[in-house]
Amino acid sequence: MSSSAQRIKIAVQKSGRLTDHSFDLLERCGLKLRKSKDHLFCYGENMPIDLLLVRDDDIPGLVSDDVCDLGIVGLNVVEEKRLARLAEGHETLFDKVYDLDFGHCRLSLAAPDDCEYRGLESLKDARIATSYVNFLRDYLTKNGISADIEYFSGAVEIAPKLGKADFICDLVSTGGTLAANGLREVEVLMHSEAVIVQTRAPLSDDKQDLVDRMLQRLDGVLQARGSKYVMLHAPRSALGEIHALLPGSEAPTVVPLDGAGDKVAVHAVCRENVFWETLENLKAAGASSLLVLPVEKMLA
Ligand code: PRT
Ligand code: ZN
Repeated sequence: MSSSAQRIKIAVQKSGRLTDHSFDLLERCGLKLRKSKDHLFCYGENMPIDLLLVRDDDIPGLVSDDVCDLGIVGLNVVEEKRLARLAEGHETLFDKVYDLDFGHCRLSLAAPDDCEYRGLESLKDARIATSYVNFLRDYLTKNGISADIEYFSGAVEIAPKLGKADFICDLVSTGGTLAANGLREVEVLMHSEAVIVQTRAPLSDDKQDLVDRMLQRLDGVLQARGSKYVMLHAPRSALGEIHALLPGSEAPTVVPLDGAGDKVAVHAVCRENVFWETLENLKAAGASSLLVLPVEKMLA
């Protein structure tokens, strides 16, 4: 096995909403993983890449301090930590390299159902409970609002009921938790999803090559995930219309069909989802024998 200095370390959430998706993504990139007995590490068995399993809040710091080369974490956590370090006079030393298209949520302000909300003015001198103190402070400052920010580390949504706050600022995905607590979303401060961040510390050539290879595979997995392979038959005269109907496709492959006169087979990679409506429109344009297949891997 290569020495630990030559191995890439990726910080991944140990146990939470991002964990399964993060493992799935890395395994799709071809990484075979074995967990350590204490469940703090995962060793790459077929590549010199190891995972450090930690709380998501620790990931930006581990990457910024160059303990890990890469990290997978929600943009909401990245931004909160970036602003916290900035407030202490430190720059963050990492760059966001990819949006990963999972862990989607919003950081929102919510008000009690019986509160008459009249826009940002209503927040003036109000008490707002949140664990996103730095992000909220930055947002309020940018909007010229002065309010009291109350730090809550968990269960923020119960703060108004306890009489501890007038509003809350927290993550929302379906909105079910807000509704169950008699709250409604009134402002969206940020749309978030999981992202991959890379340290700004210079890497050795070998490590940089490996990081580049991993990121290229990641790009392939993400592109494949949003793509479909479409196969159909069509009269050559309908090709213009059919190409225009195929969502996000570049140059389709057109192959003559043996003994079928003017008919050709068309194969195309569509970079978007292909809905039933699209298939119906393709059929109306003269296409037949339509097949839509998932794409597993892509390498440009
Ligand atoms: O232990 P550790 O510190 O690692 O985990 P954690 O408890 O801090 O984080 P975790 O696992 O709850 O979330 C990890 C990341 O998932 C977050 O930082 C976000 O980037 C992302 N994410 C996506 C969410 C949600 N969706 C989400 N819905 N994080 C939290 N929630 C909360 C929300 O605040 C609400 O309380 O889930 C609850 C249900 O949401 P609704 O709107 O669907 O009811
Ligand atoms: Zn956390």
